[in-house]
Amino acid sequence: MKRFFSPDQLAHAPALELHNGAFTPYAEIPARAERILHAIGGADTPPDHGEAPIHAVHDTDYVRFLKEAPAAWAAAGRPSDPIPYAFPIVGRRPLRLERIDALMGRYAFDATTPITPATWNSAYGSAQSALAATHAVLAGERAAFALCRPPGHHAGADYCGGYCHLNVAAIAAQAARDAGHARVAILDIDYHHGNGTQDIFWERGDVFYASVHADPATDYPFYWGHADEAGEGDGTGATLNLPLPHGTTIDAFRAAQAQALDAITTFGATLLVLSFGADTWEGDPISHFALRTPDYATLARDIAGLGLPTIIVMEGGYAVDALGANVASLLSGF
Ligand code: OKP
Ligand code: ZN
Repeated sequence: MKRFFSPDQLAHAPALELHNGAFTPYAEIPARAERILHAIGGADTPPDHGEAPIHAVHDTDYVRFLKEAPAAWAAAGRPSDPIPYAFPIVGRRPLRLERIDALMGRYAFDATTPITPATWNSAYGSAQSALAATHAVLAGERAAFALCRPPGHHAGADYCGGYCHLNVAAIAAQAARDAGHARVAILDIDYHHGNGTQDIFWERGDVFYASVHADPATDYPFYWGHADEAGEGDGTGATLNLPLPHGTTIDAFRAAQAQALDAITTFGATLLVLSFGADTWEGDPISHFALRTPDYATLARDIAGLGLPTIIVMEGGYAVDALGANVASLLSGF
């Protein structure tokens, strides 16, 4: 299987995150990608498809913010990584925001996602890896793997959060749409709900979003991913949320995934984007499911059974010592 990763993706390395009320070492570290690369025998550097496919998903002012925020933060004399602390929950009316502190909260939905001077290049590389995998599949590959890091599924059209800046799954899905696939499906099997992906396609009937994830009643991102969220407008019925409880093992996870696969078949997708997180693994330090390493091959075989050309993008997975084996297991199932 073709695999893509840009060395630029290693530079993004925030020191700390706000986790359960305290600053703790950032969990989404470059070593995650290094371990995966080692386990899968390396990857090709993606060609540059430019910014247009990123702008097809993300707002122009948000992309400008990602590039400019670190310098503005430094100019304000702040020694730390840029982290937002004030959020416009009362509404996003078109105020002229000037203070970097105001902008940080406008373009983020949480305080767990620093934007360092290296972030844009890494997120850009992550998006280019997803686009390279997309083009490989469009050119006839049965499946291709994008080692995306930073991940993407929490990022919306105009916001970052949850370690995510550019929504790589959405960028891949949109690129496939623009290349002529009329109906595209995204299956998200990361432990966390992909709120950004859901938001981006919420009112669209051409991209189906199905997610199997930890119940947001107990888990981040809390405000999205509940079972009754099914899309609106043209997108009514094109979102499927399957929340599961703490302790979930392969049988229940596989059954939920089967429900998602059935819905994708009924939808009539001709191409699949898989948002894959290995944070469903039993030893993940921030998650509470109990999948084992061989289970990922089982899940992958079920997904491959759809018979759809498939772009696999990496999302979460924080048990660094097990990450390589878990990703290798998933890829082996294809
Ligand atoms: C990213 B991905 C809980 C803090 C949650 C953010 C988790 C982001 C997960 N105390 N921190 O979906 O793997
Ligand atoms: Zn996750």
